[in-house]
Amino acid sequence: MRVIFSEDHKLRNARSELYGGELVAPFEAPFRAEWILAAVKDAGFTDVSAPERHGLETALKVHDAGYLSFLEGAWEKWKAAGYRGEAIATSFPVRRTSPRIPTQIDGLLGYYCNATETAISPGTWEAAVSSMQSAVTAADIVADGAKAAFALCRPPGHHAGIDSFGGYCFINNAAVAAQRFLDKGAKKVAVLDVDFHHGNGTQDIFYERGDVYFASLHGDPAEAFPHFLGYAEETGKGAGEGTTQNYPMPPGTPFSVWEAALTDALKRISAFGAEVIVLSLGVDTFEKDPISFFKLTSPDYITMGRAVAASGVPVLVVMEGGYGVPEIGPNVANTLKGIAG
Ligand code: SP5
Ligand code: ZN
Repeated sequence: MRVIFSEDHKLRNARSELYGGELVAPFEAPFRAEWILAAVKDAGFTDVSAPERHGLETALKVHDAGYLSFLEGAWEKWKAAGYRGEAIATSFPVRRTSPRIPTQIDGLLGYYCNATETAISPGTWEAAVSSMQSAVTAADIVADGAKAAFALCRPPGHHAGIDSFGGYCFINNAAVAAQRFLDKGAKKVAVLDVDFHHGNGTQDIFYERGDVYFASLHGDPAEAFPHFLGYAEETGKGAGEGTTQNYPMPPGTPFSVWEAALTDALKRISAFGAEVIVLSLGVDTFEKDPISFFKLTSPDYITMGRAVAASGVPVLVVMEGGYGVPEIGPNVANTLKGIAG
């Protein structure tokens, strides 16, 4: 299985994450990609290449153009405002506010932000673009006939919505990849999101579309980030009616329970007629993840990979979350081993 990885991920190296009322070193940091790459190579996936330099044309089909241009210019605007720290949103358009888009950077940040733990830092845009390019390059490998490929994306993407960033995400790599498959001739694509956190950005992007099925297994939003989306009753709207499926699960969920949800999701993806699965892979479901509450163990990732591959359709693996512990590398490698068979 080919691995696509950009060294430019390092350009995303924020100093601060707002966590528990303090600015701490971000959980989503460059070491994650380095550990994952090393473990994947150790496991025998040594065919690693840099992405092709794709532009924003596919991203513009899943994100708002004003949002992407905000992201591109946000750091320069913040710097020009003379602030000393990183760009963190502080004020938000909540209920009963004006729909107008502000012009000044603090207003823009609040308008386009869905979670303030995520600071915009110098190089964030460049890293996010390189991450998106890895997803598109790997999608092309699968579209051209490979049974599987791995986009080692960093920063992650699944919390980035049509017009919002947060949850360590800026451009929704999995959504861009799904769109790329459609643009290359697929009629039906599935995004299967197994990150611990609900893929609120991906759901937002495809909620009213019938060409992409979205299924997500995650911590119950009543008890976990992203808090405001991911309930079982959210099943799509309009042309997308019936093409979203959520599996919220409680603290302490063991693999046996999680696996039953996976089986159901795969059955529905198959009934939908997906020609390819984009696997939004977070390994923050691991029992030792520092910010999550599921109880998966390292061998479970092999089982998961096998189950996804058993669907019989090609699989594009896109890296999402997984934090803190050295096991993130082996857990990703185990998933790939399960998929490769
Ligand atoms: C891609 C991805 O996995 N993003 C996750 C972003 C989560 N950010 C908010 C983290 C807040 C965690 N609170 C945990 C409380 C544990 N006591
Ligand atoms: Zn996550």
